[in-house]
Amino acid sequence: MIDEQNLNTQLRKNGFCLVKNFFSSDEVQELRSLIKQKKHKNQDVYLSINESGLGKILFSKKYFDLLKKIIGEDLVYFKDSHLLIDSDKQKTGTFHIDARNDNEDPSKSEYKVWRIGMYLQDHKNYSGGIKMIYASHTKLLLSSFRKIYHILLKIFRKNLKISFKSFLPPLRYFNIPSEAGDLIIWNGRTHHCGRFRRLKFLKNFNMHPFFDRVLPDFLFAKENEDRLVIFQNWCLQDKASQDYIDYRLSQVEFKDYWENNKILEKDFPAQEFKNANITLY
Ligand SMILES: O=C(O)CCC(=O)C(=O)O
Ligand SMILES: [Fe+2]
Repeated sequence: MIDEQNLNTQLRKNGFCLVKNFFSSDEVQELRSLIKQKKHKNQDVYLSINESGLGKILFSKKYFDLLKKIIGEDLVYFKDSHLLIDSDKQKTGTFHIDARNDNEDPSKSEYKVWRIGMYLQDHKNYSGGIKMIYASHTKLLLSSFRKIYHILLKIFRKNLKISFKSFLPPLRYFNIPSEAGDLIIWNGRTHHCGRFRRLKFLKNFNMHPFFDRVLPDFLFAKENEDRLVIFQNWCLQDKASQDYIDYRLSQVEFKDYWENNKILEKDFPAQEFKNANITLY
């Protein structure tokens, strides 16, 4: 049984949560096929689901109810999702946040935009999953001089008041031990980094990604299969969410994506969202 109330609490407290065993193994296979078949399409994932008939679990009542209980009732979907395949070549990423145009103190307000990652293979025993820092959604990300400079600019230019607490660096790293069938939800402000490497011996030892990148390969478990992931953005009605949507819509490199969504609007399964009382943007 999935304890949504507890996951909701974890999401607010830690900035992320891991939902175990949400998809059956047949559903996992279907989602993997969906990704392989539609990976090249530059369009919202629901359009690809509709075209292929694969992955309908993602517009089921079961899925929407889960999101409402964990994220919140007045959900908004702004057709922002994509399919990812990559093979075992790239290095571990760097810590970043997904939030944009965010002008609030992270320790004083909740950012109402979340991202979901469905990593469709084993990252409990293997490398390639996502690394988070516990409770980092309440802190500023100060990982480079450039980031510090931009935060200082905001403080002075926009007269932002930021409490001292928000400057204290969060340090508890966590390689999320997700397996096929699980899904991960994180807040837009949570500090995270893609593609951790899992140590072979101290399997559950979590390091700063710098060490994942520089330590020799033989210390780490490999990735098990090609890395297949479905990402979605969701939000609750809020001024900061609207600012995030505006930012996404204005990104030059996504121009074709938004245009394709618009052209195919009549094929979007809007009724399912309506039935679940989800606002579509
Ligand atoms: O590749 C990954 O696992 C990380 C992706 C990521 O940071 C994101 O989707 O926001
Ligand atoms: Fe990210």
